[in-house]
Amino acid sequence: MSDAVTYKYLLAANTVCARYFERVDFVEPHGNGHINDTFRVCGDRGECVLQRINPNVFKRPDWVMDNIVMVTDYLRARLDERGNAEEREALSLLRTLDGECYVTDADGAVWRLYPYIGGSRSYDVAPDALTVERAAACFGRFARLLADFPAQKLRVTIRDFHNTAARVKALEMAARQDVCDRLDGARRILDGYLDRAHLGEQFAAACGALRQRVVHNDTKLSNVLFDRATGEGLCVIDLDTVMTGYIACDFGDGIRSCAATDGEDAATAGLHPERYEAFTRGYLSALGGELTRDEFNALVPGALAMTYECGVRFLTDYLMGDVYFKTAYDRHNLARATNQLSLLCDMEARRREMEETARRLYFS
Ligand code: ADP
Ligand code: GN1
Ligand code: MG
Repeated sequence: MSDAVTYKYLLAANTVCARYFERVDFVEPHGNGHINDTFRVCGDRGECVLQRINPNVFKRPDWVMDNIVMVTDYLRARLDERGNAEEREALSLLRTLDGECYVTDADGAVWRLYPYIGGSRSYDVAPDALTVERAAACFGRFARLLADFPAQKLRVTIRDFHNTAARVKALEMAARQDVCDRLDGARRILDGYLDRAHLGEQFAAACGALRQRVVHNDTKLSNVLFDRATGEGLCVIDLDTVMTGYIACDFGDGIRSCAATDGEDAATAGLHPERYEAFTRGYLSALGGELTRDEFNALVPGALAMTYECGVRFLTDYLMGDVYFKTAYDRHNLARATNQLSLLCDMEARRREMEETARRLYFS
């Protein structure tokens, strides 16, 4: 789906490769991320992943890279201390031939190179509850490994990233301006979102007094790599939004993405109770004793708020003319916003059930 955009950068990708490789065998578009342009590259340094950071989304790609250098180094050190860590359990950044952490191309865009995590795969939609539990365990472990990271060193790569109220304001503004004349076809969905602003407010209230931690902030299923052969969760990727924030944002976005009955492009979606339980179990057990009681109380509000917020963002982007998320067809962002609203309505109906399951797992 991102192919049109990604192919546009194929030539630039080849030029950038000359900074990293003595010999390049092939460069091809890879993955289904909504933001960056990702390529699989094979050359004298083996199989790698080359990414162009989306400059429309990240205004300071140098800050993104500062964070990634610190976080990948820190994760590797924590895994090394443990002794038996596999290379594939954390991302590591590859340097250019002259030792730089990233490359800036002729247009000012920033590129970076990671080793391709061998024998891995990602999913857009989970095949089963076990995969969901494994994804959750990877995200939980990620937060636990970073629990003592010096958070004040991290740059804010996207301001107000999970500030739901600010996202709603942006939606209201996009609706008022209606620059693409798309409002008429989106009014029903827009009302569905504007009627639910309280979900963001409830979540903000639940988080009010909580301490901020270092979190991933984009705990979508496709941001975990799994072992192709065993199905085990290997590694959390897509570290561009690692910043301080709330555990409940990571939990909530994980539920939104991993515990839905259908993928983000389906006409409808609901909450899959078995997958909800699997994610909650995997996440809580990987976090261990890290989670305080107040943080626990914010988890379910976080699931509703993150689903709400993501839908708000899709709809805002639809009204603004698809300037943020990559799209494959005209009404793609509207379809995504409709899908998230359908998931959200089901979560509202099952809220009591979600709370009971979470309590049972937390206190067991
Ligand atoms: P985006 O920010 O656009 O979502 P991601 O960093 O999530 O980009 O990468 C997009 C996809 O590329 C991932 O879902 C995964 O399938 C693949 N990918 C990214 N990095 C690696 C890696 N180091 N090894 C193997 N596959 C990767
Ligand atoms: C984007 O980059 P990707 O595809 O993993 C987005 C997330 C959204 C998600 C919805 C930096 O994630 O915030 O929740 O799409 N990432 C950014 O699918 O905006
Ligand atoms: Mg991604």
